[in-house]
Amino acid sequence: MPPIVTAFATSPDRGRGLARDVRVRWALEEVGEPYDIRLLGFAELKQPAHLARSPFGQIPTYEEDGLALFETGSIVLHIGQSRAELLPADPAARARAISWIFAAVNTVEPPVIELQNAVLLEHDRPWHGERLPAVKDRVRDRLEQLSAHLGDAEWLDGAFSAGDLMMVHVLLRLRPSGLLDEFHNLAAYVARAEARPAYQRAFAAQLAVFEAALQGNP
Ligand code: GTB
Repeated sequence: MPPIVTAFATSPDRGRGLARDVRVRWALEEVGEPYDIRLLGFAELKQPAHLARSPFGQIPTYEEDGLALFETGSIVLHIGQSRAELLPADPAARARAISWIFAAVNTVEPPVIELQNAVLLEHDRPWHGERLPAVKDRVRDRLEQLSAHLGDAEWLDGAFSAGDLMMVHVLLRLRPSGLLDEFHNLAAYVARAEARPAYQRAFAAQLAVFEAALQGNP
């Protein structure tokens, strides 16, 4: 039985590939493993059947042979650990690649989410204009550090790894802000990852779900 990944039946990003099921789809595409998708409506996320998979009632989740996982960092790590392509065999290089998975979700993603929340949820608050520059600067700080580490390298640590996959998907969420383009090596890094055939397949698959939903509900 192929693994089952949950995703939004109608993604609020309208198929732009920003919902986090893309991370799992992309990882599975990189390792060449077919998967099934279970699409969920918003109400279903908080119902017992899904809460049994995801205590926070979120997508994506991952089910494989009786194992049910939530949290994209852990799912992508699991996929990387059980197949050869996404984590290096050398133990030290593998440990460093895993550090980048954590860095993506724990160090870079929080200020990115804070910015998105500020723009989408707080734009009508009287203090929005005053707060926004500080929120952007917190993202810039992280991008500056990441950019300095990456330098002219193709990927964060040697060959493309699960760490790059996670980091790139976090960075993609910044594109509408224009901040990514302030760092040319990071913009090129993201573009390089997006050009990978596995990413293209993952992106196309999630877009097809959104387009099908549109046709069903014009
Ligand atoms: N830390 C968890 C992980 O990495 O797996 C976070 C999972 C998560 O936030 N999932 C979101 C969710 O299920 C969907 S991806 N939200 C419903 C809820 O919490 O009730 C987040 C997302 C949503 C929408 C856009 N967008 O429209 O651009 C982008 C990303």
